[in-house]
Amino acid sequence: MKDSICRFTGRKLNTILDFGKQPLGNGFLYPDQFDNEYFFDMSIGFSEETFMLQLNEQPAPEKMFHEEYAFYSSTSKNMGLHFKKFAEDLLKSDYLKKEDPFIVELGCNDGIFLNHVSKQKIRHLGIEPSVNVAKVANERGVKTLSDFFSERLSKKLAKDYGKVDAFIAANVMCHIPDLKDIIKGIKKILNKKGVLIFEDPYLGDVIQKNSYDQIYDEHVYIFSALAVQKIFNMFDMELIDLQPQSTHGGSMRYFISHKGSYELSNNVEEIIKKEINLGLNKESTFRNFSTNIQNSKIELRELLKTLKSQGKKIAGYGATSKSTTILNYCNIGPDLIDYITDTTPIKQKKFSPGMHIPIVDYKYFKDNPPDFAFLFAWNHSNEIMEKESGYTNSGGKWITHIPNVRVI
Ligand code: DWN
Ligand code: SAH
Repeated sequence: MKDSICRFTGRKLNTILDFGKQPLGNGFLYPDQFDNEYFFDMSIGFSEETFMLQLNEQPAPEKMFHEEYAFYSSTSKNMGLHFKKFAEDLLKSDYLKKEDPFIVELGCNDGIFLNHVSKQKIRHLGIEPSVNVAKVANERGVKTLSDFFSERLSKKLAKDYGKVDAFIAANVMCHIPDLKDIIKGIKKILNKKGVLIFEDPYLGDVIQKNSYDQIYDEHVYIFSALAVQKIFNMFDMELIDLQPQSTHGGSMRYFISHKGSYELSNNVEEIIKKEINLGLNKESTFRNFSTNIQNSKIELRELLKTLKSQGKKIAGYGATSKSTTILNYCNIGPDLIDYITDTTPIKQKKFSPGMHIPIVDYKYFKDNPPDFAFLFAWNHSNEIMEKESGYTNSGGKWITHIPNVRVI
């Protein structure tokens, strides 16, 4: 197994698990593209110095985020509600109690969060490299620049727009390999009393739920408070508050400011204590995680093979990026899963990355209900179970691998 270098210390990273060759998580494709499909070696490493779980290798950002990015944030109703509440909480917070505040969001996607800011006529700017989703944001009245955020871009923004009061990044910071550069960029244009608020899938939940499918090309890091505190301290910035979130199967919202600008909330010490009890600072915890992932793979293949041998029809529900890891790591193709249904038009009529399972629209699922639906979008299970009570009540069964492989 290939070891790599920690992106923060420059020292060797111990490899925890090798997932083998993986395609792009959102690389949905047509049959005439199968022969030239892109794959990379996906493995994860852990650093006991920075507490950072990270991908050893990752495709270039431009390969993943471009003019045909397949993920549109507004495909989930509940995520829409989550971001509405997030915006409302921010707008009434002390961080913005000043005249003419300026809010910048990294990876604003289709404007799911910033549309609530723009409606209030508050100064804002979205930075979104994926041109197709940035276009939707702009059409919605969200001022969006299509570019990758970096220290270089931050210098230009400071000149063009002035300093920032609130930097927001939801499910974005964990996508950016050169975090050092991003932190330097944020530090440069954040006002003295400004705040960076970001949220990402939380390492504590990933370990406890064995949700290894949060690991794919786009997710270079899975953060903990321990890791976030450590890396921001390196730049004289400070973790001042933490708020656990239920989104994406368990996330953490991190609040960061310039050092000494705010008092630390008690949550910081409490959550860090919990993380140490959970062993998020120790490589041995990730060795156990690796064993659990390998066992989950064996159980999942057994379950699907048994059901198929009984002639059952199995469909995937939600062509998530996460499902790309499950399907390719567990070697699950169209022999085991007949089709995957997804409401996103850009994914439909294409095939899943690597394993080439057909992606169909929602009507196809309604017209051809399977005996079993594998809940690939398990992070939206409340929303989906509500919507699919008809399928469930008429005898349709669900498969999940979270926290362990089973039929619901
Ligand atoms: O971090 C990331 C998160 C925020 O979004 C990105 N790197 C990429 C993406 O990850 P994902 O693809 O795993 O996200 P979701 O939100 O789990 O994707 C859900 C998928 O399921 C979407 O393609 C929409 C689809 N869906 C559906 O077909 N019916 C979703 C719902 C709620 C539904 O009812
Ligand atoms: N914030 C949205 C989108 C998350 S998907 C949500 O929570 O639903 C990750 C997004 O980050 C993608 O839209 C991608 O284009 C964007 N992104 C990736 N690298 C980036 C960078 N360097 N700067 C800004 N955005 C970036």
